Amino acid sequence: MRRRDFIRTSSLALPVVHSIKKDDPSAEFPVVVSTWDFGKAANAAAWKILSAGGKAIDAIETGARVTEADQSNKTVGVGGYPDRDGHVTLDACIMDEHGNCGSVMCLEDIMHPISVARKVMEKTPHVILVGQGALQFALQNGFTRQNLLTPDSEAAWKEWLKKANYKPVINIENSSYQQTPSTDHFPGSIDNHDTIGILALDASRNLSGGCTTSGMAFKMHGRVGDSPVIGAGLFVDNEVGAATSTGVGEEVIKCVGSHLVVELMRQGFTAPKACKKAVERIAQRNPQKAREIQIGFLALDKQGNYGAYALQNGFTYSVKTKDKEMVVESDYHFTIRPR
Ligand code: SD4
Repeated sequence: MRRRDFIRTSSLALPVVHSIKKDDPSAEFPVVVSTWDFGKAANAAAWKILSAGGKAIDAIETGARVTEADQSNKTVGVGGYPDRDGHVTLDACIMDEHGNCGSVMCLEDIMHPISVARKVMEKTPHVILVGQGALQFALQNGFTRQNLLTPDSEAAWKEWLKKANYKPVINIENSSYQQTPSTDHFPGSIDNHDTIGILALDASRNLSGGCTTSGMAFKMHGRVGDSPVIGAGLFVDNEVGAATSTGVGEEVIKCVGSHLVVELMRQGFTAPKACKKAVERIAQRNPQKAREIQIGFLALDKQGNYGAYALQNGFTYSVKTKDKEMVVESDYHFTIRPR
């Protein structure tokens, strides 16, 4: 068999690549989706821009800033839990329809890392700035310094210090699991799942995305998860779709999760199926560990179809379109989480 014939034959076994129809009547856009139920407030802000014909990238930044400014949210922006040394260190990234992207990692004292990430994207020849360099860049670009450690988060950290049990457990939403010692490790661990990943398709049918977090509560100083890593916590391909993730970032980085989801959509999997496949890959590689952690993927395709999938139950995402404003419970891989 000649090579070309082999490729033609073998491609029959692959899922059909969906064509991107410009005037698909079933397409619903503009649309914005974001992780967790608090994504509703971020979506509402993003929607003001999208419904007025604005650009997805502006909607993303505006939406993410709402969550970053919300002090009651313990793992994004101001009020985020500090690392184990008491520093609130923030991670964020943003990506537009042209494949441009910007990221900041381990940024301190700046309330809106998503906006700094956008400035990195637009004003530098680079993609990533970290730590002191990111702070210096932010200050040079008009951002002001402020204390991000709220009394609530400081109290939680001091409580944690009493045992300082370093076992990064994350996303304990499953009610059958809430009584485990993991709440010992992270006082308030019920709140320890609040990274916002936000994806939008605008009226011009362009996609953008953003992801912002303070990461794992009481992490090692300098630890960075998946959220600001392009391809892991976020990926946007304007021909195909966009994806974002939440949960234990280390495991998402290992499979370059969001890029994987987008590539699965390119192969023809729907947004929810692509998320499911990526979660299954993580579960297959390390079944034992996968049972102990939470990871959720959220995806939006070029037609405006969206979907999600998680390792455990409890992952939710928020959706806003012209006719819909809702919080959806994601499907999940493990039906019974062992104790
Ligand atoms: C991280 N993925 O730093 C983030 C944390 C998170 O839900 O998403 N929590 O690993």
